[in-house]
Amino acid sequence: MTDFSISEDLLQAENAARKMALDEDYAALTRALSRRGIDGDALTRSIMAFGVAIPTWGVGTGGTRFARFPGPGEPRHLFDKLEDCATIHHLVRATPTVSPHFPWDATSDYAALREVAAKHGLAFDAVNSNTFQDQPNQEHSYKFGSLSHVEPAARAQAIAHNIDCIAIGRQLGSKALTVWIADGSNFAGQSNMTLALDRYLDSMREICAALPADWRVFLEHKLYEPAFYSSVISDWGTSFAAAQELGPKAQCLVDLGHHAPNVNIEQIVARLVRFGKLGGFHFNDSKYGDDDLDTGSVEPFRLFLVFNELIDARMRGADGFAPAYMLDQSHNVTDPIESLMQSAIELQRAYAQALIVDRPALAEAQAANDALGAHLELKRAYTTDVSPILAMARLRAGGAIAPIETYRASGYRKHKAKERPPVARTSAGIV
Ligand code: LRH
Ligand code: MN
Repeated sequence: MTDFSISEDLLQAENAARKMALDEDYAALTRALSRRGIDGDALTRSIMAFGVAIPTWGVGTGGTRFARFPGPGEPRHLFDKLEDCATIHHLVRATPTVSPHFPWDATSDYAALREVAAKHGLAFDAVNSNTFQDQPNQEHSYKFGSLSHVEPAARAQAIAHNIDCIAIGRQLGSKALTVWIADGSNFAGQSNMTLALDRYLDSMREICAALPADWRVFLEHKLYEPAFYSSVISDWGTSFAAAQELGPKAQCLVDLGHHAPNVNIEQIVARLVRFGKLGGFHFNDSKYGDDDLDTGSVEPFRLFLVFNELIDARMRGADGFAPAYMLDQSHNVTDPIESLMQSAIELQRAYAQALIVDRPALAEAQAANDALGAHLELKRAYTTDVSPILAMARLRAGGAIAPIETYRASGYRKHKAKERPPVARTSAGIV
């Protein structure tokens, strides 16, 4: 029995039932946009070209340190995860790449894995290393750090792991390595914060030296957790200075949940673009800490403001501007496939809204210190309901007008619950 997948027939039937309403809404929106001098079809083509990577660790149910409540039909291994990623891309047509995490996604044959992914119409984005957990029979523990550990042997082990991830990534066709370390301290005095950074930089130099010519390494900063007094790479400033010191292949990755409350993340993005060090994003949303909630579910205006800076940069032709877009979320109470589909759509929405900002009018208002006028130019774009254009982009790209409704109508999860016997796994933890 072949594994269940959503049929074209069901997709066509679901689309057919919604096509007339979409055509009406689309016509009305493109008429309204053309009055603003905006070509709706061109905007739809831009949305069709937008892509974000799915994190493999996001397709299974996530959890916290307290507990994880697996759902039915959980992916058992990377091949199940790829099947779910393919289902997401089939319906939203905006997630053509997958970002794997090692050793969580370790397998015996990476060339075969690449082929399986290609059969699903998927490719691999940045690979993520993991020196924040100890693996069975690991010689040196990462309890007190990894790339910045006081013991050279522990650092060497962490460096070797990152170099292994590069080797795996090369077989998968990836072009970047994301390095997030949990290194830090819980007590004042526990760590010499300067020497810790120096040890990190020495380790990263060895990792950078192992990068192929056309690769980048993304440094992911995080204010706190699991370290609760100091984190070695705690903020964009440290990450930027480290990337400067490490050379052109080193860039900064902005995980939206890794900042103190109320930090102006869109300004951090603008700064990293200005200095040519914006490597990419881990998109998610948060209300308090690194909550890893669904993108656009808490602060959609902030997400729009981030894309407003990205479009401004692109329009200005900023040097070396090629940010990698990836999701990084933990789906503790929803069907991960539904959350990832909706999150990709919220990214497309912020992108579309940023593309319809009247930039000459904005620049004019800024030059005239017309504070409200300038703000209202952004609000005008943000309050434009671009949903018909997002749906038309999906339809024209062979996807679903209504992905979540179509997914639910397919009974995909029920089928997977039958195909994938539940796997007993430890309860707590994010994966
Ligand atoms: C750290 C982080 C990092 C991943 C992990 C799953 O909080 O954002 O990007 O490696 O989550
Ligand atoms: Mn992240």
